[in-house]
Amino acid sequence: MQKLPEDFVYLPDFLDRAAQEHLLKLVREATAQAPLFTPEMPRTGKPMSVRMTNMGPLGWVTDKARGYRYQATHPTTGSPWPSIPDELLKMWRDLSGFEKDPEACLVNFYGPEARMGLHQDRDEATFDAPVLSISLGDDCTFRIGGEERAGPAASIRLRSGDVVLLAGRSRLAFHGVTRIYPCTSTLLKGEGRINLTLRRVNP
Ligand code: MD3
Ligand code: FE
Repeated sequence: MQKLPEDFVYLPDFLDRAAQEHLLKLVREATAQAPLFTPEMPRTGKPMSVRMTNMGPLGWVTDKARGYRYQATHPTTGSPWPSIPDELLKMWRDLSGFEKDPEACLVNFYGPEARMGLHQDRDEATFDAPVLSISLGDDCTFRIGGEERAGPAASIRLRSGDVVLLAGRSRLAFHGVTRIYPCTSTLLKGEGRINLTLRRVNP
């Protein structure tokens, strides 16, 4: 039996179609200003298959020379990231249980072949705040284990409109995206999946 971590809050179908369409429009507006970039693995420079951008005062980036980090500007345009829309701030305030607002909204775009390997999110200066994740577009298989890489893991299928809150013990769980199911959603014009994660970076 697969066991989900403690404090992992799964809210399937949290956003209705109209809310998903509205969020997608806001993401499109953000990517017009802050285009998707291709992150590189630290040291090797190997490109990741997921493309990314951010909204908020800080954004998560990675490249060969400087590795994983948060910074205030887009890695290729040098401009500040667009702000986090009020609709997303409201979701954070309603769901996170954390007193301070998020500083980063990472936007991950997955084409049909994109994956995200098993990892922990440890680039934030505090792990007290939860991470709030919103899925849009095609379904994926999301894998989540415990605080040790080799431990048992559970798989769940995330669909467009699903929301996941990673709080408490689940905040440092190993997790990844093992596959995308192309053409399982009609939200995006083409195939693909978008994941938004709202994060607090500083305590
Ligand atoms: C569990 N994103 O951006 S979202 C990431 O679907 C990331 O794009 C995946 O992992 C995606 O770092 C998964 C769900 C998620 C996000 C953050 C977590 C799960 C998490 C942080 C800790 C534990
Ligand atoms: Fe992650």
